[in-house]
Amino acid sequence: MAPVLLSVSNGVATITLNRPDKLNAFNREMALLLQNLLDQCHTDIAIRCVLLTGAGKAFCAGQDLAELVGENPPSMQQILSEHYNPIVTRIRQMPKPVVAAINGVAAGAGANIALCADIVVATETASFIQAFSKIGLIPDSGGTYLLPRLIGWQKASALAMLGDKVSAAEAEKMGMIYKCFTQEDFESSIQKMATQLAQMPTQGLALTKQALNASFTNTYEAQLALEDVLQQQAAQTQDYNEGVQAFLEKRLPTFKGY
Ligand code: T3D
Repeated sequence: MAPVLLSVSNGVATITLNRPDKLNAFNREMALLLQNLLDQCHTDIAIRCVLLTGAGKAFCAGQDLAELVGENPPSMQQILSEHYNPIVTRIRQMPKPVVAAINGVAAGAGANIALCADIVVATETASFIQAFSKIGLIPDSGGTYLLPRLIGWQKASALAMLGDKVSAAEAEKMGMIYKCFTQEDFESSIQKMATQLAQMPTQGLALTKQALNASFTNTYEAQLALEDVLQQQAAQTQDYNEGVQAFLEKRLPTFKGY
């Protein structure tokens, strides 16, 4: 079986990290394949939402530590610049929503790849661990950037240094993720959310993502100027016309994604 799987249905691309016996830990082959599949999702206009999840009991245990002591191990420089940085960059630049559906433990790079998705949801038995400090590393894959912005500097600092396990319910409470679902509701809830997103005005969502990406570093004035530019682009889409028409005609809109 390939270490990452892709299936597409009703505009939703499901990407499944697939090394369940290794808790879906990343080796080089898996990291490069994930990049390739994210590129396919980026360019395929039939795909209007990407759902990222894990096979088996874990979401992802981060770097495969066994690979580092195997034959021809990738260098640290390769691991970040060729594996994880291109993955999180592709997720942030994906012109459609990416939902991370966290089905189990998300540790190390696995946690931070999860957290860079547009919407992160988890089942109640999932957990998040900034495992890096336990092996003498620093949080990577954007963790030092995203965590303080998601949960505040103090909590980010404590989790990065202590490497404590955060349950899905705690993660929801502290604003690290959007929602925690019961195990019973998890599958149906993520499918419902992904299907809903795939039927929404995709261009508008992509422009929203662009604006949110910029908001971390922009001044208020610069962000207002960016909203002005992006809103004009949104207003030129057919989906904007359809949305307004449908509202005025008191019917449900049919969005095509452009
Ligand atoms: O050089 C660099 O590393 C640069 C890259 C940095 C990016 C990173 O992601 S660094 C962080 C790497 N990840 C970790 O340190 C996490 C290590 N794993 C764990 O702490 C625990 O496994 C978990 C908390 C994730 C889950 O615990 P638990 O008790 O549910 O499962 P387990 O029994 O520890 O693991 C089950 C199996 O998966 C086990 O194999 P076995 O004994 O059944 O053959 C275990 O060795 C394997 N496994 C889990 N994580 C990894 C792994 N194998 C390789 N690499 C892993 N990361």
